Amino acid sequence: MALTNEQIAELFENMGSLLEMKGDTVFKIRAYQRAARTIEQLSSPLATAVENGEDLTKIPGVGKAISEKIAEYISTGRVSAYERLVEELPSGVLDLKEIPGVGPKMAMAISQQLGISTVDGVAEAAADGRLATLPRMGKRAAEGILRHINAFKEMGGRTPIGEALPVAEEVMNALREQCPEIDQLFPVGSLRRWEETIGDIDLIGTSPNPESVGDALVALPMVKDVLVHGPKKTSVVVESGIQIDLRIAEPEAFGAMLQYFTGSQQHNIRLRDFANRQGLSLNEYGITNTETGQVEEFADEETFYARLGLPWMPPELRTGLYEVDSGLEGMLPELVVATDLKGDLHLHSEWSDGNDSIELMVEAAAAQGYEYMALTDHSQGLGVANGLTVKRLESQISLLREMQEKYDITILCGSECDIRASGEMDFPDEMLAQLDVVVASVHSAMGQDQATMTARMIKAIEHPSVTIIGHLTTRLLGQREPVEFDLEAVLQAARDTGTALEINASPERLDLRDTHAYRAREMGIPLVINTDSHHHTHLDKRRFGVAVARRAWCRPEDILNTMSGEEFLKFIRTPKPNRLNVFDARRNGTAQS
Ligand code: DGT
Ligand code: CA
Ligand code: CA
Ligand code: ZN
Repeated sequence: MALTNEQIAELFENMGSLLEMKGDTVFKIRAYQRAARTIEQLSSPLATAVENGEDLTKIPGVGKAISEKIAEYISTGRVSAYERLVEELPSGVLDLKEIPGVGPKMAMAISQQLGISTVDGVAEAAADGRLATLPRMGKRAAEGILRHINAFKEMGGRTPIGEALPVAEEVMNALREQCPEIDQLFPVGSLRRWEETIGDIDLIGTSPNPESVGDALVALPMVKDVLVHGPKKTSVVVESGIQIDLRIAEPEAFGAMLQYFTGSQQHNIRLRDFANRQGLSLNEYGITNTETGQVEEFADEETFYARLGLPWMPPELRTGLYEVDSGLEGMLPELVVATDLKGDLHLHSEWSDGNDSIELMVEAAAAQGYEYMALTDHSQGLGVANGLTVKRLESQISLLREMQEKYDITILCGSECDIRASGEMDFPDEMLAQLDVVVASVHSAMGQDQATMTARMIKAIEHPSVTIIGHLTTRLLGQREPVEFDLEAVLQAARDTGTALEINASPERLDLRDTHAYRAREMGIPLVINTDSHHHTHLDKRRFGVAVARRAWCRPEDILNTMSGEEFLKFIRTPKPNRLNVFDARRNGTAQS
């Protein structure tokens, strides 16, 4: 198996960390980190480039030393300089660095001063107080680290949807290529319901030649293990460690099979009870009349649900909570879809910590078919993200005004302004008042207690220039627990002031999460689906945010950035809290056009 660019990037990332632990020069550390980041973004495999004898030093950030290490890694599977470094440093120290909130220096301190070499050991030391005694640590930081470790454990081997979906798509594409005769092929299970984490990937298909599909699956290059290879079901594990279950159905019975394996289990149980009361029973092959024993088959889901006297239900709603009753009452919502979005209001450029030029980001937004976009680079307080000073923001604004002449898409001037620990904004009021869109976000002091954090968020929400609160809870899936705050009080403040809340679509965040967005929608808070893109290709990740909104039962009218450019400008130009009337009018279907 040839090495992937990700594997090569990971080696250089680790190399940088090891050098940092050793106390090497910043220059050298950065060189490896930069190389890692560049390699991750390359669109063609380095292994092929090396095979073709291409000159790797042409790649930005790759000099002679790094290009030699790439060649060594690809030809021998090892890098001797890296192995020497690993030898020199305490064992397990790289694992410790994987703990969110623990950098290379801290990993070294834990290893050398506490003699700990495992993640479990760190959790123990955090719980019994030893961790807090390290220099520059303290009680709150140690508690934070313990919560991050717990967040990781809670995932319990589940994969974030942002990783699972691309794997499923890659496998489905490869299967289609190998077996062009496949008729239908769909993800089912938690993936079709767009759950935020995925236990295993389930696929269902139909084919005139069912066995060939299972044979093709086990033969795919990314398959690492074969668990089951039978006539009805094939289960494999792919390289990334995710399990894939594939079932091939009879076309006449495809609807029942699709419905059954889409789940959720709770939805199926709710449906089964409902069917039983009509003298019917359900399984993956169809609907059985319990008296006569006669089985009816269904080629699609619509006819399956219709037989039970129910409308078809979007998979995102199939939780077993409210959807069956709502369906009976004819109250299922017409859910928002990606193409309803008319703008993205949270985008970064290379002016702060983004990867790309402003032009590239504007063109990417235009390519999504958007009418408007807001450029929201970080504010000054976020030094690590190269946040903008007042002066740089002012020159960015004049640049954007000039650039507007060249583009049809409306370019809004914005900022992702830090909410300081005190709840103050990171820019003076006069500066914020000049912006079209202010996304206010917490990026620091995340360990504050609930009362302090709640007051901090509400202070930001009440600021007249704050348009949107970005990634409210700051959680990172499987890496960082949400901050502690009073959700209901914060949502009420957002509603009272007409401050929008973001559904951050970045798949490592998904923040607001589905249940919070559900409550926010019920309360009539304007919701915004933003990608928080740091790269021009990231605007495509909106689909993950749309899924959260759909799981929150949002219609287009519940989402602020489905407004046309004209309506949205009217919204932001109406002062808070009266701008809420603009949103409410559209939401209640009483807007004048
Ligand atoms: P996961 O894989 O943990 O993310 O969640 P799911 O929902 O994909 O669960 P999975 O893969 O075990 O099974 C896929 C679907 O098959 C599930 O959503 C509902 C259906 N299913 C599986 N086992 C049962 C069962 O014992 N009873 C019922 N009613 N449905 C089941
Ligand atoms: Ca599954
Ligand atoms: Ca499964
Ligand atoms: Zn951001």
